[in-house]
Amino acid sequence: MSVPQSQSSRGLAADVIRSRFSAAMSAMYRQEVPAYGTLLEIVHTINQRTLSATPALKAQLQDNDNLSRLSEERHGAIRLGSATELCMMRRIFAVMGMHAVGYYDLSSAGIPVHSTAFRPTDNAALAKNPFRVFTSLLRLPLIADDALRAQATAIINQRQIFTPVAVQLTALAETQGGLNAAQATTFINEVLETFRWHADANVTSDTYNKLHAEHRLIADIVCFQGPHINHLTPRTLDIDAVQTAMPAHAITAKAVVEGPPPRRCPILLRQTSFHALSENIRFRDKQQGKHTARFGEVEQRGVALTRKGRALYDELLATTRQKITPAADGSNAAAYQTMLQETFSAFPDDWQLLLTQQLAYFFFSPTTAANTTAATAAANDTVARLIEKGLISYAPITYEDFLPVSAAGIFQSNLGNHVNEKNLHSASRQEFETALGQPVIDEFQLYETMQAESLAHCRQVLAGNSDKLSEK
Ligand code: OOG
Ligand code: NI
Repeated sequence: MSVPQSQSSRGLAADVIRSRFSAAMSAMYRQEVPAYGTLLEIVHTINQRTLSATPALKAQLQDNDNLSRLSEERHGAIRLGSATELCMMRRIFAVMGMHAVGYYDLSSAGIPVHSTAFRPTDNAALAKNPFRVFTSLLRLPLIADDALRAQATAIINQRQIFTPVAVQLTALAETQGGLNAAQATTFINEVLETFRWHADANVTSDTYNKLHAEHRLIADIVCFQGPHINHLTPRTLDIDAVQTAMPAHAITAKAVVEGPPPRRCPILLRQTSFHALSENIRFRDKQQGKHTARFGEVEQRGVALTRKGRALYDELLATTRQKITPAADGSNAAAYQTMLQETFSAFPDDWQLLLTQQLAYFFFSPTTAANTTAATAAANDTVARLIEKGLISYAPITYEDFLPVSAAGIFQSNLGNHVNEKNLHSASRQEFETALGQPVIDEFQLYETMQAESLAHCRQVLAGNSDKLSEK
């Protein structure tokens, strides 16, 4: 296939390319994994039911979200084998307006990868389409056996997970500053190939078994032609209802919902998934086999926490898990849920407290009263005073990132729960950034800036009245 040449300088917005890409991926994945289609139906039904039952929520979402896109995918995940693959993936995602935010070291959970999330970073882009991809890089040096490590490295280095046209169009987008509509269509189709499932492994059954014995995840990353998308995750308004509904639809849900307990004021991120399917594969030596990698997940997002809020979250989660570690078979799920709820009673569950104790980030907007000249004198007041005087209002800033303990739980439940519990030495963020070819963006800084900019805007509106006054 040839690369469509640019006829005009008018490019298609990165946000549009991202939206089309996530829609194309969703269509492909629904076809590949029928249980995922069922999950989407469950999510859609529960979201509609929740909206009908809570008109206030519906009104609030109508203002801020596109209701027709409510149950769409919010994220997916892939696992890469090398620095070269990660670096190229970064350039491809950049064409879709997605940038590496955050660093997740999963070694403490015995998982031999470290990760980031490629996602849109500014408000406007997030509002158009917040689709993100949780992207992990295999830590090959953790394979202790020299021969096996060398073999895995050679297999990874020999494969090419991107189509030549995808690579060419990415370079073109970089030099011309975007893609036109025809180029974008080709780009999306070509990039989709990287995420496609391959039932034909690119190794013999013997190699697969050796790598699988080392770690199931290593087999998943090394033994295939590409980093098949391993799950997609729509947004739900009631994750507990989805968790309960899955078994009723003959879908095996993971034991517990990851993240904070249900709250009046939702914080961070809650996630659950269904167990990965066992799928037929064929090896190079024509042997048949089974591989479990692909699953479905749902997410429900709450407010982004400040460093202080996050420290409290981490502490309360650790306390809970010291008392009860959720068992893979779900046998202590109810007790874990109760303990989580109890422990998190120490986390303020009130918007005003979350704001005044600086536990969470908020988006400030001027009220209509801010436009009166009487408001001028208040331009430099504290946030608390401005709120008290009714000059500004505040709304939670949504958490757009991931949580390492939750991610580990999602990984583990989909690796069959009998992962070799090795004590892996910590990964290095610097090593990851070297592979990426760029530092990852600090997520706290992004939220901090959003909040600060919204406040600066409020003050400008208030101060604007003083210009009007002095003009008189
Ligand atoms: C990624 C698991 C982590 C999440 O939502 O926390 C994740 C994987 O299984 O590759 O997607
Ligand atoms: Ni996920």
